Amino acid sequence: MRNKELAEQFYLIAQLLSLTDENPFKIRAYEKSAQVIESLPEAIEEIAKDKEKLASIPGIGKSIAEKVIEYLTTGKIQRLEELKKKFPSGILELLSIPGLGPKRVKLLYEKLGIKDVNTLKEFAQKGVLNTLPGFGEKIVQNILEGIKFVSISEKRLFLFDAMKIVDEIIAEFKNKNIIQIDPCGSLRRRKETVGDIDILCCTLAGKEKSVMEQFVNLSVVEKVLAHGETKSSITTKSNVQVDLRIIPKDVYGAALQYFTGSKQHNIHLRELANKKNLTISEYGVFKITNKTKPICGKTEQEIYSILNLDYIPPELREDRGEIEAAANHTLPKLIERKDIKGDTHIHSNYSDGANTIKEIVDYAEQLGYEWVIICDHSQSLKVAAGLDIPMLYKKIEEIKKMNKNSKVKILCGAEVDILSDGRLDYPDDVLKELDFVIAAIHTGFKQSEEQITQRIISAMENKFVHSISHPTGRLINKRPAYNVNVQKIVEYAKKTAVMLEINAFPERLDLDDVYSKYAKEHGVKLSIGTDAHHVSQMEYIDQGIYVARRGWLEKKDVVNTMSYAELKKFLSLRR
Ligand code: DGT
Ligand code: CA
Ligand code: CA
Repeated sequence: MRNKELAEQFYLIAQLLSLTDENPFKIRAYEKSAQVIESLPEAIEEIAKDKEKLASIPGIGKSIAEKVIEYLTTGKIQRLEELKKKFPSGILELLSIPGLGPKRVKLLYEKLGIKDVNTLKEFAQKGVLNTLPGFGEKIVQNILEGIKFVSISEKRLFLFDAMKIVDEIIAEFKNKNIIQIDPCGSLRRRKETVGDIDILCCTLAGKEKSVMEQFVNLSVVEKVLAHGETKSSITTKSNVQVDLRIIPKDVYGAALQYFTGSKQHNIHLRELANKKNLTISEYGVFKITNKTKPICGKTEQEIYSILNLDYIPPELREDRGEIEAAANHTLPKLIERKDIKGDTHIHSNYSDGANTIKEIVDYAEQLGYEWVIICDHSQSLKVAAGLDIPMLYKKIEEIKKMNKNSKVKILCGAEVDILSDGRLDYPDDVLKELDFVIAAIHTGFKQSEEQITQRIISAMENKFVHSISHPTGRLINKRPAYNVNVQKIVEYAKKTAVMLEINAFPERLDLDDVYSKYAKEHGVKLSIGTDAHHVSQMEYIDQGIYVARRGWLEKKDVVNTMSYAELKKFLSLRR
């Protein structure tokens, strides 16, 4: 699959174009095509064999299709090569700094010749930046903080991307010599980002060597870092480290437990074992008095049970109280994929989504849903083709008609902007016509904590609002959260019975696991929305479920588990 690689080319074009005077809609179109390509379920090189088919994919079109084919046949896109000639490569790094938009980057480059992060940092510290128009003390301070943020968030992979890599590796690698194979580490715990990928496997006796041989020769391998009998490490072409360990069958559970982590969970577990005169390692559980032969370790269950603990699902293993809960038999019964009956946040082609409502409904049926909520952007958000009021009424009418003979029920929603002054982007008499309203901040990120928090609170005080979308605004590896007091938001969410969203888009995951747990503990309900802009992105629901599970959420905590009738009733309570 070369989807990711191609998507990157188009993201790059969009980024570089943002430094020119190109029309913002055109830039957005490149970004959009990158998103679409990235989330296509089939391999782009296969689809591209039929140019018309490729061009007919919503969000792609003729001109992008030509560039896709150009890249697949020549390895280059002329348009991108021209842009690269115009701007040095370090500039892209500058663009990734939160608080530094294209306009400022361009100014830094043209006026001071700054083309990489180190020079920028040096100039900022020396007080040179202040000489530029529009670079006040506060801005320079923000830039320095942004640089720090970029350097700590470097290199950790989105869970979604890491899982795709693992799936590809396992699909290619699985063979009759391998009895069992499991990704472990942070990936198995479904942590939002993954540092490196750890895989364990168990082979038929005598096949260890050939299995290792095959691993270091997989097609994803770029470099072999180590090639041993029981452990090898490689880096992939996308520069991710993958470790494979071969484990004997009779201690497989102990190794799986150990290498799943987290480190803090393991340390706590070992302390508990010591109190019972036991020790635990990746080779099994031993009596302190006899460390030669393990008393168990074949399965993970055995290890928890010998410590008198209920089995702890990997997502909870962060030492956030799960060991105590397992001892008291009070672990939550975590929400599962099969509990999900709908998605609360999908964009259609009424605004900046790629698909028609009908296509969304058909996809929802495949996912086994009872209902979907179509939320397009509101009128002020022009770059995302927000709907003006007449268009919104047209959408409401279309959905009414479609619902008459649709198996999957459609709710007409909107993702309504919370304007800079806290007003909502549609008046109440329009909001009341909608089945579901999520309110979100898309502008004024630089405001003070008090202002932003107050904006969200005023949105919650509007009785037509059901949920707050991506409540902190963070973009993983890209942009920290805006200044928002989440404790206060949770307090008001409880008071006003407004839900908070777990936005399942891989770079958002917002609320995150920790805040989701906090919200649940304070009696707030959560809605999981994929924020899909293309039907294939409706699959991001899994990412939202992982956050929910890591946040200790059960079926009853999440609105997506309601049947259509329950949901309608629940939503009407708010009004
Ligand atoms: P990552 O890769 O940064 O996303 O995080 P993990 O959790 O995958 O960590 P990694 O790859 O360094 O190690 C994999 C697992 O091995 C980890 O979750 C728990 C176990 N482990 C690693 N180092 C230690 C250690 O020093 N003590 C204990 N008890 N376990 C460790
Ligand atoms: Ca790892
Ligand atoms: Ca590792």
